[in-house]
Amino acid sequence: MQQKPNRQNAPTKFSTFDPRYFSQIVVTSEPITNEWRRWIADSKFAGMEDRLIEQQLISHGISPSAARLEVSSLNQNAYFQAGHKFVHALRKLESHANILADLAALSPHSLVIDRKPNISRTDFLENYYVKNTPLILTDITKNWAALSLWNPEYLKQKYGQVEIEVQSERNSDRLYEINVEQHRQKIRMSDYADVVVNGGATNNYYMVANNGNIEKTDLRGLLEDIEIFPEYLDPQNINGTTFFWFGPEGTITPLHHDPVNLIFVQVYGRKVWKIIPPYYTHMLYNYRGVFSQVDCENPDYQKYPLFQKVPIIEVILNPGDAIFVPVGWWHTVKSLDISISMSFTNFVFPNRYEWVFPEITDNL
Ligand SMILES: O=C(O)CCC(=O)C(=O)O
Repeated sequence: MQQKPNRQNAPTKFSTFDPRYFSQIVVTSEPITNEWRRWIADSKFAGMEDRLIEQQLISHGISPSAARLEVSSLNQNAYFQAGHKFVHALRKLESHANILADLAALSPHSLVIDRKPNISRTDFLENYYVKNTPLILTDITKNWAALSLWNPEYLKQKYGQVEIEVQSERNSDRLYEINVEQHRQKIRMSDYADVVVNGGATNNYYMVANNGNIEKTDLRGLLEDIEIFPEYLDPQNINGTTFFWFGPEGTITPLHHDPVNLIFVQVYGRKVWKIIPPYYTHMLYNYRGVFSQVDCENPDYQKYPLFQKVPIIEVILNPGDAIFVPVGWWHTVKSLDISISMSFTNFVFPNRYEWVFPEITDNL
């Protein structure tokens, strides 16, 4: 935005009693650029009073008459009127979401995630999947040999020669999860395991679900060490639905929601999950795809003031813990140790949804 003050060139040639005095006045002010027009429309859509919008414009060097004309004429603008209709429909949805949040705040239990052993398919479907409610499944990994086998040394010994793909150079790009294609790197498992063990805490490299190592490489053999819970998941359907995660202490998966339901299992090391219900979506500055603009580790409340009102459910997953993350629930995940995890989206229930993802690039 422009910061220059208004400049008025007062005429000197004629006295103020001379009728030609006023025709000589040249008022120079900052122009109203398209950037300003977008800001004016954004502010009006957000409910800011015309008076305050005009004040802002004037304080940035735009002449009072130009500011008044621009703001008042917007209400008659057909494009603005059309946009206004959509904004009102959106505001209605937001008020509904706010009511759900107010209701949830009435109970101390609403933001506590249940922990349950031995839950049947029907119980899981009726009380968690259908109700879009998260759950920690406490005994689901009891048959997993992986729990005692998997660690960096095991991966190195058994799969050291396998060429895998990891996400790298994450520290040099704030949007590493959006620019995912630019961060793919091939490496031998033995070299990667060494880097993970010796490199200390870092977010710079991480083998993530999106690297697709289970379906693309010989790491598929790892599936012999686990059981894909037949009560909820379909073990015959693993392509594109079964994911392997391996990285150092300090990896951060930024705040996002998944477009499907998933079960996430922590096998080695611990991870801290910060989880937010979907009825706070309109306070999470979701400008691109499934990602929030907010850095949950270090939120900028000046830039993202609504985020102050958002409650965060924090859960630490220890080895053997599994969490059901319902579609649309927001989460950010940080590893507290060197960590190995798996995740699954191959439910025996329908798990495909129609999403509309935003692509707002001018706010990034
Ligand atoms: O473990 C992680 O780093 C992220 C897991 C996650 O966000 C997911 O599976 O959606």
